[in-house]
Amino acid sequence: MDKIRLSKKLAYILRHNPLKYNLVLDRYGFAILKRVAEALGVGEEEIRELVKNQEKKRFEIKGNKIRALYGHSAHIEIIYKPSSPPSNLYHGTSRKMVKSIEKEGLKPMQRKYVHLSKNIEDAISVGKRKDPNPVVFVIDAEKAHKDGILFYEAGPVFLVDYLPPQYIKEILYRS
Ligand code: HQG
Repeated sequence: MDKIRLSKKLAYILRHNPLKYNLVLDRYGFAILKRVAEALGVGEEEIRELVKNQEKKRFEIKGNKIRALYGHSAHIEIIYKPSSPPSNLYHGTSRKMVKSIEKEGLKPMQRKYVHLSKNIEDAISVGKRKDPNPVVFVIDAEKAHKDGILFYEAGPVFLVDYLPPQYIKEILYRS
């Protein structure tokens, strides 16, 4: 199967809808790799190759199990261990969202968590999915963490349940 298609299918199953393929996730989000391969009609090796070579670390294989590291739907419960964030984190999004985010903070919307990037470049790519000229929110992660907000590191991103607006340090617009 074409790599992009396989990656999208894996993301769909492991982040959003395992039941559609009669699969279940354990509480850490893992499914049995063999079952996932069978469900998609591909070889286990093909999935292992994709995960080994992924540019953005979306999936993780441990032994005979595979999981999506982030991006899960709101109805999927996953246990992460909290970790300390760097002083700043970034969130790229569409210009249209700015007012609402300034007022309400960052909400997880359809997903389980708010996703924060580790650098501005990543945040710009995330934002570009929504807007050719995205904005980047600079987040005072250090202060939020000190104030008791839990951060979870998941592959290339940090996750939080919700980020109140007082932790927005700055909004960067591209000129
Ligand atoms: C916005 C992809 C209005 C938020 C990406 C975002 C990422 C608000 C949208 C990962 C809001 C949700 C996640 C508020 C948040 N008012 N809008 N109060 N609070 N929003 O797609 O972070 O390539 O669910 O700004 O690259 O864009 O699939 O989240 O625009 O890493 O691996 O609500 O998914 O990864 O959008 O993306 P999303 P996201 P993959």
